Parts: sequence; C-alpha cells; structure tokens
Amino acid sequence: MTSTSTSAHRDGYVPFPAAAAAEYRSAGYWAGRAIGDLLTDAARRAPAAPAVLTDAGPWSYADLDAAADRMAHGLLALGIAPGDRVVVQLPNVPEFATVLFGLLRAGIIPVLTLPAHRRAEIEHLANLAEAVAYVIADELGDFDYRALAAEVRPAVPTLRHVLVLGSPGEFTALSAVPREPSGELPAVDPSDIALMLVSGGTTGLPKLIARTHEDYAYNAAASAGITRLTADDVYLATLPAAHNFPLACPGILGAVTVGAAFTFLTDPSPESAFAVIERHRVTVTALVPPLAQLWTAAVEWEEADLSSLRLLQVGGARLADVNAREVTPALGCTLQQVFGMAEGLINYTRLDDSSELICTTQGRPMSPADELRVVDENGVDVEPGSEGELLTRGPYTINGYYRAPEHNARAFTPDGFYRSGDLVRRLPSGHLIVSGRIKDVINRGGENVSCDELEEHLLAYPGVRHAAAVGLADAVLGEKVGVVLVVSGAMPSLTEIKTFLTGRGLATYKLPDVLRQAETLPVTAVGKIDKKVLREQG
Ligand code: OOB
Repeated sequence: MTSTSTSAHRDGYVPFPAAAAAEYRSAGYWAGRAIGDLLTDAARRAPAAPAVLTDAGPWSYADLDAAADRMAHGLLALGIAPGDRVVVQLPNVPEFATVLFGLLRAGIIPVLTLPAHRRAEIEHLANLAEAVAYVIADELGDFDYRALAAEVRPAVPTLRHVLVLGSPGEFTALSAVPREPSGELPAVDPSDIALMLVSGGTTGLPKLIARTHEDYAYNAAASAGITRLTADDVYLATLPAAHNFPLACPGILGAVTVGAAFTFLTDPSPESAFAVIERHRVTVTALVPPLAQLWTAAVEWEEADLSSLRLLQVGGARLADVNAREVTPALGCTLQQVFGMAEGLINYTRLDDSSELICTTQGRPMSPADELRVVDENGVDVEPGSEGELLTRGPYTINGYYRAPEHNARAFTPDGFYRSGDLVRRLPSGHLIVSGRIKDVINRGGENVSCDELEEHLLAYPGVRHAAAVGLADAVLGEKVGVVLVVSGAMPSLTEIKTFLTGRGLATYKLPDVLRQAETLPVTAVGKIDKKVLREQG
C-alpha cells in the first residue's frame, strides 16, 4: 500500500507501538482514511456546498477538491516526491487550504510553521526536516517573507524551491504550480506521517511533531463530535491556521470532516473579526485567552451582529476563572475551554457541562482511549484531586518528537507516556484544572510561587486587563517575584497591589517584589504571553 519512493522521511520518527496501533484500529478510533480523502468524501457528498468563504465569494467543496488535486499534481511535477518535507509558512488566507490539501493528497509532508516565525526557527526546522521546498506569502503587514527566504535558502542545503503566494520576486510563483490532473495520484498510506506541527515549547528551539493520517483524522473527527459540528456550521480560523487548535480541534480539518464551511482571518482584532463573523454568519471560532479577553471587552464599543456565534473555544494557556465567567454574558455564546497540545492530548469542557465546570476547569480528555496519570516529582501517582504533573498516551498522542532521541529519553517515560510538564488537578468527573507549568514557578528563596495562581489574583484587581508574573534574578533570594500589568485607567502602586493581595489571603512570600506597567504584553507566535521575553526585559 505504501507507495512512497523512499522511506527516508521515517528516519527519526517514533511510531505507535504495533499492539497499540492494532487496538486503535480494531476499536474504530483509527478509520484508515488519509486526510486528503476526507476532502474527496466531503466533495462527493455535497459538491456544491460551500467549503471556503472568501472575500470574492465561496469556493464549493467541488472547487476545493479540484484545486487540491491540481496543486498535488503540480507539486509532484516540480519533482517533489511523496515523503519529502515542505516548510509551509502562510498567513490565514484561503490558499492555505489549497496548499495543505495539495501536499497531503500528494503524500508530501507539510511542516507547518507560523507566520511569526523568523530566521532562527525556519532555518532550524527546515534543516531538521531536510525540507526540499518552502512556501511563503510575498508579504504580510510590513514583513517581506521573500527577504526571509533569501536569508534561509543558503543555510538549508536541501532546499530546492521557494514558492511564493503573490508576487514572487526572485522565486517561483505559487500560482504557476497547479497542473491539470494527468493520471492517478500516488496512494497514501494512512499510517504514514501526514504533517508536522511545531512544538509550542517555551524553552530551547522548537521541536517537530509528526502526526499520522489516521491519528490526526481521528483528532479532527472526534473534536467535531464533541463540538457538535455539522454541515450547517461556519468555522472561523482566527488563530494561525498552522497551529493544532484552529487546524484540527476541530478547526479546518474538523470542518472538512463534516462538510462545514470555513473561513480565514488575518487580523484577529475585534474590529475586523466581528465584521467577518457578521458577514459570514460564523458559528464557531477558537482563541487564546488574551484575545478572548479583548473580544469580551470590545462588545462595549464595537457594533456588530454576533448572533450567529454559538461556540467560542478558548485555550492554549490558562483562562482565568474571572475571564471565563465574562464570555457568555458578553458574546452570547457557549464557552468551551480547551487544554490541548500539539503533541496530542486534547481536553474539552463539554457543551452541556454546568457553567461552573465550564468556567473553572480546562475540560476532560477527548477520547475514551486517552490514558492520563497525575504524578509527583518521583513519578508516583498522587492522591486523587492532588496536584501533579500530567502524563499521557493515547490514540492521537505522539510517542516521540521527530529526530530528537536525546530529548525523547527525558520527555517520555519508558512505557511511552508523554511528560507534559503541566501541573494539573483531576476532579472526580475527570475534568482537569491546570494549576501551572513545572517551570512556570518562581523559586523565591526556596519558596515556590505559582505564576498562574498569582496572575489569577491580580486579574481580580479593578482595571487590570492582563497580568504576568515572572521570576527575576536576585542576588539574595535567587529569584524574586516580578509582575507586569496592563491596566485601563490608573496604574496601582506596589503597595496598593500588596495590600490587595494580602486582603485576598495570599501568603507574604508570594507578594510581588517588583511591579511594572506595560502597554501590551509580548506574545509568542500563536499569541500566548511570552514569559521568556518578559524575563529578559527584567
Ligand atoms: C496548544 O498547543 P501547544 O502545543 O501550542 O501548547 C501546549 C501547552 C500545554 O502543554 C499547556 O502548557 C498549555 O500549552 N496549554 C494550556 C491550555 N491549553 C494549552 N494551559 C492552560 N490551560 C489551557 N487551556 O496550546 C493547544 C493545542 C490544541 C488545542 C488547544 C491548545
């Protein structure tokens, strides 16, 4: 069945153990379809149904299906072979779907990088994957990706093609790639690597996460089930489409699985997002907490009809309970908290959970086959309800990072559980409360201060819009507690904050030593607050 001419792409890939794979297949989690086939199925079922909503009008499922086929044939005609890796760095535009499905159909492996990645990340990822091509847009905002490609190309010896959406400059126009289909596309083995995601890790260089067709198709289908996505839904990709959350939780791939329409947003500001929601009657979208806070506040001043929105998913970082409670009153839709990771495991609050569970937990595992352990620093399971590190394995969680054997020895247990680094508590219902990251703790003279806990208290202070706690180097204590606040109105003094936190019953050693105001907080490529940068800023 495997038709890839070489299997070099599997060097350094850590497969599912054979027994587990057999189990996931026989239990029906893995359906044996390649992701490219999901689009074929949707186009057969309802060819005229809208797939991608663009400014110029809708592309039907038949249109998208045909465009993906032409792209697949064109890519193969360039000499890119099944199993080859291609770095994709596109903004949230309709062509993202054509490129993604074109690559998947041809059995070529997209390495999905984010628009905010720059030379260090792209060079590293392209070399690690031995990429043969790099797909970019000409420019976005004031950034020229062709200039980035010109820097990257000489540093990546395997790179043969740079394909540019828009004006190509010295490179090849993406619009010149598609070819009319001539013959059959090569068969794609559903157990083979479909695509590579980039780890969201905040330490060291990003790692590659290889996901197979059958595991990722299951991720999308099960997510679509939990969010009750149907062909009547309109999904809006607000976060960068290359990220696991808008891509497959349920995201674009979930939409294709059920034949729903989807659309893209390049600017997630409330002004532009609300206009798109109104225009396309968007029903579901996904945000990171800082954006959710912004949208919730913006209903005060942005005039728009958001009545089509039925579900707002929020995840990627801890959504403070106070902010969670504001979502439904402000936006008039159900909130779903999503605690997921590119490595696999996704937890969702369910649509019919009590509002208490929805506002105070980060959900429970998507799949009955997800295995979770909550362990102490010695790897021993904690008492039910106690805090510990979350370990997991299951039908859509990787067994190792791609080409990273040394790191894998630490990041996975000998029996194949992924060590998430996340600190959680598990309720009797199975819902998890994320209480921090193993490393997102400030060690103040031997006392541990959880940044999440402190931030939650700070957000309760009137006028505080965003809060970040970081450990700052201190000659005496080792680390001291630094706090950065974004406020609307007057900035509180350090004394006022300390008095407030003491009033909320916080231990003295958790009180900030240093307080700083900022206009905005620095964010990572997907929009999470970037603690690394904050620490560097001091
Ligand atoms: C999502 O994926 P990544 O790979 O960018 O980041 C994963 C990490 C988790 O290990 C955890 O530390 C944090 O991000 N995280 C959360 C969270 N969701 C993710 N921490 C607290 N509360 C949450 N709700 O971020 C991701 C992937 C798929 C769906 C949603 C998010």
